[in-house]
Amino acid sequence: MRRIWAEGNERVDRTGIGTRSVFGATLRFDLADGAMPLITTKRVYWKTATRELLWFLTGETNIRPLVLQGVKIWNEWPHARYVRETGEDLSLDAFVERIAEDEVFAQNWGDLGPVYGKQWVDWPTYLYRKDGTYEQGPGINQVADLVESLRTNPGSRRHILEGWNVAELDRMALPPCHKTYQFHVADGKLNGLLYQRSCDVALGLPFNLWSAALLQRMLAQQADLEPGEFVWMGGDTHLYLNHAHLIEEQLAREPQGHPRLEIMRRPATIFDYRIEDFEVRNYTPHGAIKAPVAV
Ligand code: UFP
Repeated sequence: MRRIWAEGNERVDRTGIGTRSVFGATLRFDLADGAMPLITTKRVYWKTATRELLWFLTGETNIRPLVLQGVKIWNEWPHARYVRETGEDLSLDAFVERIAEDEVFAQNWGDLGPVYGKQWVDWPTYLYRKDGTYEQGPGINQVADLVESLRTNPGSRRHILEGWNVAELDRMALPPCHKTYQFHVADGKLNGLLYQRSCDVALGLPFNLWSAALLQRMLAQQADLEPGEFVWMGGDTHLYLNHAHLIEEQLAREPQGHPRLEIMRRPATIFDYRIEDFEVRNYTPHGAIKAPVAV
């Protein structure tokens, strides 16, 4: 964060807010003994990020199940679309309330398109007929296949989970940021790597680090491996200019404590985890810092 803020290139971005950005960055974390990349210089709502990850694993792409759990992180995008397409001046709060109360409204306006959940567990396939027409084939569950390949072929160099379905990008509310995960088994440990094409370091990264490491922990548990190293790689790694107050405040704080994640139970499959299965110990962060998300 300090390096980006001091040395990043200032550039106009898609949102019009402006960022300082570096291209190509790496972070490495050892996940041994329950250690997690959970930021301590501000409070990170790890349960929110965990609920989002569990929602991805259900294959769901509608925000309604998140809204009903009080998770607000995806609300801005469907709201922006609603205002854009209807011209109605509905506030974000009122929009979200309608999503919660009105299932039909949520079906029409709460969907984000074929984002992570869809691609992770139901990547579309096509069956072509001789005359060149085609029909939808059975979806591919990349996550189930990944667990299977970790168990049966640990030495593989093809343990990949991919969100970047080129053919469907234009139907997604936001093309995947944490787009490619690769896993690697060595000495009974599961190493993981996330390539994130675009990263809002102030608001996005704390969530992305937690979620990726959590997914790695869950996969390790399911494949009877110890968690190893987690490597994060960023493409356009940036700070938004309107996050200055958050950045200055966080840079003035000292990291404190070493949070640990305990998984309380070993569910039958990777799809059976529940929020209650995760307990974080020794998390004594500095206070939360609010900042607006760029839509
Ligand atoms: N962003 C993240 N992490 C995420 C996510 C979004 O940092 O998990 F979904 C940020 C990155 C960028 C913006 O600031 O959201 C996406 O904009 P773009 O598609 O133009 O890169």
